[in-house]
Amino acid sequence: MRKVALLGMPNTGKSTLFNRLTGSGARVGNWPGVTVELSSAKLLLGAEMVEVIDLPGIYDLHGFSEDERVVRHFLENNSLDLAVVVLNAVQIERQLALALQIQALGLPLVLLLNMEDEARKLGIRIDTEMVSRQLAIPTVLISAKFGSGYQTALHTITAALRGAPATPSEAVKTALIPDQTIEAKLARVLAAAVDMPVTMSVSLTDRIDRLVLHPVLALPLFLAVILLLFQAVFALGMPLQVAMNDIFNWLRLELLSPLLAWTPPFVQGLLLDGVWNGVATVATFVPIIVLFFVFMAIVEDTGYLSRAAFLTDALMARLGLDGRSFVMILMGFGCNVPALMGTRIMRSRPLRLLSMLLIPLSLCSARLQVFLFIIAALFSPSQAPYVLFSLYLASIATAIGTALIFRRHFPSTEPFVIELPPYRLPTSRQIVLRAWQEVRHFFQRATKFIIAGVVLVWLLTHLPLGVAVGGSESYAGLLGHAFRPLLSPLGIGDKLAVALIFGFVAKEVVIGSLAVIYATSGGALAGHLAQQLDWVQAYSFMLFTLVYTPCLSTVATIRAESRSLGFTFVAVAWPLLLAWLLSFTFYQGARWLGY
Ligand SMILES: Nc1nc2c(ncn2[C@@H]2O[C@H](COP(=O)(O)OP(=O)(O)OP(=O)(O)O)[C@@H](O)[C@H]2O)c(=O)[nH]1
Ligand SMILES: [Mg+2]
Repeated sequence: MRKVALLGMPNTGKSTLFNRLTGSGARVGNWPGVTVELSSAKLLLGAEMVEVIDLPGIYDLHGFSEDERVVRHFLENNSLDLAVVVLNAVQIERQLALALQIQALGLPLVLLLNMEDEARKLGIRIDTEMVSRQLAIPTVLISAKFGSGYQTALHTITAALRGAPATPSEAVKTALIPDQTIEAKLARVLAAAVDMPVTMSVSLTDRIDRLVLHPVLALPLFLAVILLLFQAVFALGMPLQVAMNDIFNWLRLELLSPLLAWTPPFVQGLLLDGVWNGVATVATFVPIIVLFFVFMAIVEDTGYLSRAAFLTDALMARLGLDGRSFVMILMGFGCNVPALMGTRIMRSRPLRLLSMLLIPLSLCSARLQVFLFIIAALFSPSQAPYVLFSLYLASIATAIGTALIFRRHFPSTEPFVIELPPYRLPTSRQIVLRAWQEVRHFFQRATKFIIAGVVLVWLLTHLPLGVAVGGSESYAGLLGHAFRPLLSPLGIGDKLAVALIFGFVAKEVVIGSLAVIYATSGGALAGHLAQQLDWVQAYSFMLFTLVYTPCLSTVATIRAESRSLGFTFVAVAWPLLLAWLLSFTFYQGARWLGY
């Protein structure tokens, strides 16, 4: 199958175009460096099926960062039939050079000047015919987001592919190209074909930035935005969760129980009390988590993250980090895995490693589910927001503490330059796509980890045959007992210990297994927990869950991204130690104070 790759600088809309072309759900965001790995999909162009590849953005062909290396490695090891260069029409003066560099590699090329809508609003006029003639590259002005020029682009790509040699150009050597020739050509084309207004009007972006980057107001504003976001998520999500809970209970009672009535009790127990209770308890949180991600996606797409990076850069520098680390830690509040991969945009390895050490401490959405559940069970509705907030503070405090302790071992002096993209709003289509991706992600995790986790816990609580379920004789009881010397000083009992052990697989498994261990789900489980634990034990358990070893996917990602077993070991062992110390201090301190 012939191959078409999308190439261009970061944040120019390659993934947006990729999604439009192939109907995929590649992640899109207004932040340079959203795509850090290649993804590909098939597309019917004319009468031919081709493979389209979305690549990370590159500033030039000789970049050193990990995501730029991904592109170079791809170009050097694959034969391409066509390169579609996507550039931001508003920045054509800065970005056209990359197209010429790619042209010099000898690849057949199509040039797409994206963000036609923004260029038009700014009064930038580009004579695409002229660009096309002068460079001998078919050129189209498009808007990948809103669709203008898209059909023309499609035809142009199809035609270029038809005209391309039947055998693809060999994998290219991305050797250095003399820059003078490119520069002279560039100046000629720009002068002939591009008409930039002499003074750009003060745009909305500038006006918003005057407030958002205000020396005094900026930080309070940032906190207010985050707070508002959480308020919105919970205000909308909580009723949905209650509804989900009712639906699952009803399904079990009216549908599953009668359906399984003929099976032996052991099978019934496994399927209903094990798989169903475990997975359903976790699944009730899906609406909240999806909402959470949708709101995060909106924030991400507005371009506010780049401002957050800019604002916090000086502060982060004191911790041996920079503004990008801050943004990745923030993304880690969604899910640690993409945040870890996002560090590829950093060139300095020490900086990258230090950031990777901190990201797993971010209170990710899976942990959020555990906390929401336990907080709802043990604290009053008026206390709940503060308890949750304190856990977020703990998450940030542990990250800061870790940075202070480890920064000496990861010295780095990479200069940090961030480009502030204009503010943008995602289209409803982009939002729906993102929400769908998160739902899919949940199902993947459910089928991969959560079901396996809860089934295992169920078996451990029920075997060997004949023992009291979950009692001290069962395997679960024995396992919990084995960990007692370590965990009872933290106020964590045997049953919770079992949940923690399997929570290592995926943190959602913690509540899933609690449902299995206590053989109840939803509200009944909450009631049960409230009887078994006091708030000090519950909080100590949550602190431990927050900090202890990251989940399996996170550990695998750390291993793959750091390519170092030693570092992976530190990244697993340090949080474990920290979690123990924190919970120990909290639990013993609170008991000593008489709580
Ligand atoms: N106004 C406007 N915005 C666009 C257009 N195309 C993409 N965007 C926005 O530009 C931002 C970047 O889009 P992406 O598709 O993530 O860009 P990318 O080139 O894949 O970026 P990297 O993966 O970081 O290299 C997002 O906020 C998009 O919604 C367009 O035609 N017009
Ligand atoms: Mg992208």
